[in-house]
Amino acid sequence: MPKSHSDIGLIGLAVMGQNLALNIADHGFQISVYNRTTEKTDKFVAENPNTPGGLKGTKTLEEFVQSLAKPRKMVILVQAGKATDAVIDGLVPLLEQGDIVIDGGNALWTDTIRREKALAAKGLRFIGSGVSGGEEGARFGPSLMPGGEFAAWKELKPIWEAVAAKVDAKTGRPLTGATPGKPVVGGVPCTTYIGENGAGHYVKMIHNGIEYGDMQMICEAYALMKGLLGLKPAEMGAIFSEWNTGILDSFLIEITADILKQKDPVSKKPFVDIVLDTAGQKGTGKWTSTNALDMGVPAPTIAEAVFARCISAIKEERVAASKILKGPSKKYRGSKKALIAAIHDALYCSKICSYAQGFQLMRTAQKEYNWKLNFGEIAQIWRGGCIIRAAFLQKITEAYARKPDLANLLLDPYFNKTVKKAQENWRKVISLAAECGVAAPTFSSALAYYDSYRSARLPANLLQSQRDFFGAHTYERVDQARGKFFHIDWPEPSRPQIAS
Ligand code: NBP
Repeated sequence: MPKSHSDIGLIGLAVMGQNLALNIADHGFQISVYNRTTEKTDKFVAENPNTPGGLKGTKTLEEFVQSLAKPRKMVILVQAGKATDAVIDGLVPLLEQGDIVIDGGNALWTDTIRREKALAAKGLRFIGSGVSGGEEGARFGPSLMPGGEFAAWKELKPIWEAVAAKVDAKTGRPLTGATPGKPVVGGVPCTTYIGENGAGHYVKMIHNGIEYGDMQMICEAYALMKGLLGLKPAEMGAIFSEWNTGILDSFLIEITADILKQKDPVSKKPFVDIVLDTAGQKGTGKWTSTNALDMGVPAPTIAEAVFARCISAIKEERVAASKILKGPSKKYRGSKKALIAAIHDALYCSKICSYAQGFQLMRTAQKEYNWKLNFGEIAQIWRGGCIIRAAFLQKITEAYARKPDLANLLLDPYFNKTVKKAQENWRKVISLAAECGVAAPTFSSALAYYDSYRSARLPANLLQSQRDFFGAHTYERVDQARGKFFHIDWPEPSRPQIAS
């Protein structure tokens, strides 16, 4: 028997909206759905008549709003940006004090801050919740990163905890096996209150930036095995499968193994070999890198991952350049087994640096926006449901449990020891990549980050001298307290004589 009013509503029935709505209904919540194009709503409701909670299709925003139990809770899952604003503008006149609007799209966190403020001024509550895990995550358990008013989160919490991915309480491993109508029972939900206003969407953006890094690092491991050892995709697939049983155990390593073993159904060749080498992007990696530059936080590995996609996109230019620009002819002649082990270590060390950068960004942003982020919990809710889910995240949670105000992940004893042990291999791989002409931008930038971060003295003394020379930008002295600035009168730079 359908309830007179639904527990929650959802607007936007594209891939994410349909799957999240079914997930919510699978957990026994009655959900009202609305989509701008009504045919999609009708089709969706007709195709899913028997969900445990029940779907209620609505044809207008008015009907949608009136169908919800108060205080009303409604999730928006439409295209981020203007479409989200259009939906909010349509909803606001129909809502009452205390109603809760939840944006589950990939919103820019500053938009979320703006929207939360505007709605709060009207007595409405707004939650910006990152939803990670793509289509599959939305259907059977995403990682959910909600930010906004805490009291509003408490109202949403039972639904969000029910639909989120679950991990085993002891091992932290994702609980799998959900099927339509039969969600996973028990386990620790991959959601927690992140912080005020835009905190949830900010953390989701960092998640995506880290995801860019992880994906590119895996591609570099593949490029090195291919370029230095000449391995075939299926052999590499077996190596990635093996890596997935150790410290690199993660969703992205697992799917990489599957992709490398896949044959193209048309040509029967290895699938990866027939895919054009140009990667697309939707912008969250760029947002992360822009924000790093804006805040002055070094996140070079994440930025290199974005640039790697940019350089991949100029395919025709690269093909033309490949006919003109020559690299070294050196070939690797050492042990295959030793190099595979070294690439594994280089990947793990680079990954640690990339995550260190992501967490540094969140650490700085929380000061900028006055959030109180719990880094251990953030790592914990990324253990299931999302694209970067990995056994390694448990190590990050443990690091922040040891020291909640950890300045940098690299300083944690586990990560410090790991990098110390593996760095010889890491350096060997990068030297070989340079000598043999295989591009490894994220591996190399991660090592440069590590070497810079561990340097008590960088060559910036010379750089600041240059700034003082040409722009009187002043400098601080090693023999004086910080914050005291000096300038000297530099000689005129010597210029070449112009012949008369
Ligand atoms: P899309 O981002 O492709 O958006 C399509 C939906 O937006 C449709 O329901 C469409 O309605 C609606 N829409 C648009 Br476009 N303009 C509208 C407007 N002015 N007013 C009302 N509705 C409008 O859908 P998606 O890929 O399911 O993603 C939804 C959100 O989730 C996005 O913010 C996305 O960034 C985020 N996200 C996506 C993924 C993923 O893997 N796809 C993962 C994580 C987060 P229509 O049917 O009438 O055109």
